[in-house]
Amino acid sequence: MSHHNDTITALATPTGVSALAVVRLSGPDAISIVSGMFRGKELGGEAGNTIHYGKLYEKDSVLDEVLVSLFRAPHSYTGEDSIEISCHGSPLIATGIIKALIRRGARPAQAGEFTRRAFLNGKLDLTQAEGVADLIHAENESARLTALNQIKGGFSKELAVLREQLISFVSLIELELDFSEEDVEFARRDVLKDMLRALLQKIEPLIDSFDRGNVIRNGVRTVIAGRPNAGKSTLLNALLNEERAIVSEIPGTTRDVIEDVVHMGGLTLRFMDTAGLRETDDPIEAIGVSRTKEQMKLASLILYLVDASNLDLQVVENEIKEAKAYKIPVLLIGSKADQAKVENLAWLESKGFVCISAKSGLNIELLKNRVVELFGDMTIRPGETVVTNARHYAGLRSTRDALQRAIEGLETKVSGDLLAQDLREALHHLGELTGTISSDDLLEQIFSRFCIGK
Ligand SMILES: Nc1nc2c(ncn2[C@@H]2O[C@H](COP(=O)(O)OP(=O)(O)OP(=O)(O)O)[C@@H](O)[C@H]2O)c(=O)[nH]1
Ligand SMILES: [Mg+2]
Repeated sequence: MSHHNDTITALATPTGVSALAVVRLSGPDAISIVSGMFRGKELGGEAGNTIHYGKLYEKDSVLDEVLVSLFRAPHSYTGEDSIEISCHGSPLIATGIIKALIRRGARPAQAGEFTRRAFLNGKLDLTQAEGVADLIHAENESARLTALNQIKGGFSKELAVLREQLISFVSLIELELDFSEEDVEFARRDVLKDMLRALLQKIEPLIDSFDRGNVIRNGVRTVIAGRPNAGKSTLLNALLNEERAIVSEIPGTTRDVIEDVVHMGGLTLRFMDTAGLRETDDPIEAIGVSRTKEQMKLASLILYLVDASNLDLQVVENEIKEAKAYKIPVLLIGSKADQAKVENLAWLESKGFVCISAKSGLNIELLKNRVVELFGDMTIRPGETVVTNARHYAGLRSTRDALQRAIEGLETKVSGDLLAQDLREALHHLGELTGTISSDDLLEQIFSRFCIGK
């Protein structure tokens, strides 16, 4: 049953000139509003899941020749009566239609409001709704597949099973509490412990999948770092095949972080060119250097560059140590191989460096392959559940922590009260994930990520 008594409308396709545009409408008056301006047939009597050809009129002038798709509650995306008007893709026509719909009582939709209604009407749970947003923004095939799996409810199903098992235990413990004077144990502690351990075993892989999920969804954050003039910006440009960053022989050219995305081997790589690392009195350069260090901490991979044509072995040894201190995978790179001495290249290679020339293109393909290999096979099997969403990751971790507390409690034989409290907390976190338990703030946060019309 719908919770809403107003009817919302928005353009569901991008603004701009196109062959067609789709205007969407959802709510109790959706059909009657459109019916009042449609000539061709009487829409009010038509069945759901049907398409109708006709003309839309505003007073006596034709707005456009359109196809109207008609959906009846609850068999629509939102679960409400809904209409999709396919019109010609001129911004003037689409806004003209939207204005006319608003004059007849519809209201402009907010970002994500259609999907929010779908959630509130029970058509989707929260993780599925979030999957819709992810699907729209998916940048690669794996991201598309995980989002699709989420919409189909793969993740929700796994969570639902966990929740049901927990609920049955919490209810047994609560029952015990009701009979506390009689000192009975309905929930056998050893069985409970096994069950909680089994739950943990299901949650842990989901939590662990997030590193991979994060890479699938957001790409590998790859920071290009090194001393000034090492050739970082030249490398970025070579990787992107585009003159993206300024290159000059003056050390300290790059100040801001310059970011761009490359897709290779099914992987999205987010390359970040940074200010060269050095002590400096220049306050602006110093800000740049501190940004570099920030980015190195957040990275999934550091490409650390050393100028092979101008090599000081002692300095390089120190640089390797500094780069490895970030505890993030580092690929060591000797740059400007075209101008380097052969013995220097040999020394670098003995230390595990890949020697490249961004200028001539030498070993750039090899470098790309190394990066792809490092992150392994990111393609996912259809139906496989990978956690890609930071909110889900946080929720699963909180669930795990509460479960671990409950297990410890069982080992130290705490009272049923305390046990029930930890179990209820675990349940609460699981419920928040699927939206069984949700607050307006949470919904606001989630649905504001959508675009208007979705
Ligand atoms: N011969 C040769 N020169 C290169 C190569 N890569 C970069 N250079 C030169 O080295 C100088 C510095 O290059 P940049 O890419 O600006 O170096 P950077 O590391 O970004 O420097 P900062 O932004 O100042 O930290 C420029 O004059 C480049 O043309 C290369 O592969 N071979
Ligand atoms: Mg630079």
